[in-house]
Amino acid sequence: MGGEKLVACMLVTVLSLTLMRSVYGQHMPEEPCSVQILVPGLKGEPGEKGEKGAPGRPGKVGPPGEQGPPGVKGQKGSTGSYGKMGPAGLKGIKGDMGDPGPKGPNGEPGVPCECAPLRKMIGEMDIQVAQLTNELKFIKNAVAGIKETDSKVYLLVKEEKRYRDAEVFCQGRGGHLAMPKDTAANRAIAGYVTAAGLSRVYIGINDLEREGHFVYVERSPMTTFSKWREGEPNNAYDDEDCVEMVSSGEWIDVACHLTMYFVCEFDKDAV
Ligand SMILES: [Ca+2]
Ligand SMILES: [Ca+2]
Repeated sequence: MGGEKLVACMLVTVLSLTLMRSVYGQHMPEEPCSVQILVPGLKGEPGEKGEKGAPGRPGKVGPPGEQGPPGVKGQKGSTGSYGKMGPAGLKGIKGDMGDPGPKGPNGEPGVPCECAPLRKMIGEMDIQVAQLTNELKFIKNAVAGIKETDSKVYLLVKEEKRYRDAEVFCQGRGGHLAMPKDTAANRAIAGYVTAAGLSRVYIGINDLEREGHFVYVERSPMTTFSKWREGEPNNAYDDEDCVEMVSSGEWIDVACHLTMYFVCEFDKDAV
């Protein structure tokens, strides 16, 4: 029922009641519209049970449950794939020597060489150079100052040598250590030594073969001439078999291993 119609019916009802009061006792006219009774009636009999309804919507998700008891251990799995290659290890010990390899082919024939004669020639030239060097030195000494008498030439060698080496040096040049056999010769040699500013030189006299028996180095016997200093020869320490001349011209027996300058003599005829 619409609201307007309800309002219309209520107005009709109010008007009808008013009319009934004024026209009480008279014939009641038919109601112009059905008036609904709004008061609830008595409770009815229970109806028959209805059919089962459709299933409802799914409910909310519940909270997580507690952890369950541990399960039984599973079986061992199959072997996995190979891992990454590791770093290089330390160097190993050197192995045994291998077997010798096969023999190589023969080389080409060499060029014939006259090396041996050449080497010999070079060696001889070296010796000649050494000899020439010595000769040059000798000549230089000779030019520096050489003394002579009527029959002898004397050379003062300013190289310190032992007695035997000094004699070898003089012999190498065709002479001997100086052998003063008279006053003139002794004075000439002594003057030479003094002029050179020397105090002592070897001369060619010794008693190497027989103690106390002095001879000239060329083995000729002593003559009546001698120039021993007073007290000499004394063979001191039983070790003096060679002779030196001091600047005064006197002779002294000394040890042969001493090294000192010396005087060589050469025959004028041989020079
Ligand atoms: Ca002696
Ligand atoms: Ca002495």
